[in-house]
Amino acid sequence: MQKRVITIQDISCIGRCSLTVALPIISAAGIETSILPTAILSTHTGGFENYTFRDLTDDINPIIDHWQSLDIQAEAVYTGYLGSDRQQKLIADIFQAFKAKGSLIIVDPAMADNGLLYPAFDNDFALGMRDLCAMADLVVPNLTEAALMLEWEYPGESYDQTYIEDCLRALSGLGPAQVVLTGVSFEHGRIGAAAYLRETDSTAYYFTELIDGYYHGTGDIYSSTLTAAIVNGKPLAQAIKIACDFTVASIKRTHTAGTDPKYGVDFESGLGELAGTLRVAV
Ligand code: PXL
Repeated sequence: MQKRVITIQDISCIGRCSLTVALPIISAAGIETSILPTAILSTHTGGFENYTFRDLTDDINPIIDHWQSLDIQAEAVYTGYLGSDRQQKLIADIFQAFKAKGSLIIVDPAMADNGLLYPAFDNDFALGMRDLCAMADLVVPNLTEAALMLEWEYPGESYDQTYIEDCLRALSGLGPAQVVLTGVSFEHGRIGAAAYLRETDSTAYYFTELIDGYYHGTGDIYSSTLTAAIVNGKPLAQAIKIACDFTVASIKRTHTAGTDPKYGVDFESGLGELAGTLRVAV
């Protein structure tokens, strides 16, 4: 039977990120991708000025009520960029309802990078994300988001494997049985992800080459690919590799083309190959 993922994040009309990457990537894996848009923006908020923002918080409960009347089921509920503290509270209720139906809850606490919160957020929002992560089965923060949720000082580039493993276990201690930490680098020119599986108290790492520059929306590409891989039954250690390889290949194409990275990266050219990698045998 065809699987379904419900993904809850904003629509940024221009600048590939959030729903405009989650939909095509998860769909390419053969998974029906249902969406709950949290806001509509003319562009994302990183690097553009004067963007519009239409808050859709008031639409969330009516949408969910209608879905409940249809008895909608999903293999997973996956959240990314959210618009407000109020949305976090509504989404906690959605998690509870779908957890009760057996859905896997995946949270990318998309709110910060490089030691800084995105423009729209404050520390209370970060603690709200921590509460959502506590309800999740799998969380996918970067190092900045992890530090904010744990109320640790942002380590910048000065950390080692012990720090990363303490961080993974501390995040899992909040609630999630699986943690993937992105943007981990122990070596000049190499970057990747660290994963933790509480069931076996085990860690896994995967690194690829670091391409210079800041490429917008790549965290969302990573989390969407990881979600698709996990829902299609890939083990965590393999899923972090598939997501890293797909993300870095997208960055590389954009770097080579020399296009403005605030418009996001060329993941579209890799979707055909990704579909093959993620396909489930029938
Ligand atoms: O990629 C994360 C993201 C998603 N949605 C919006 C954003 C950002 C990051 O800045 O601004 C609206």
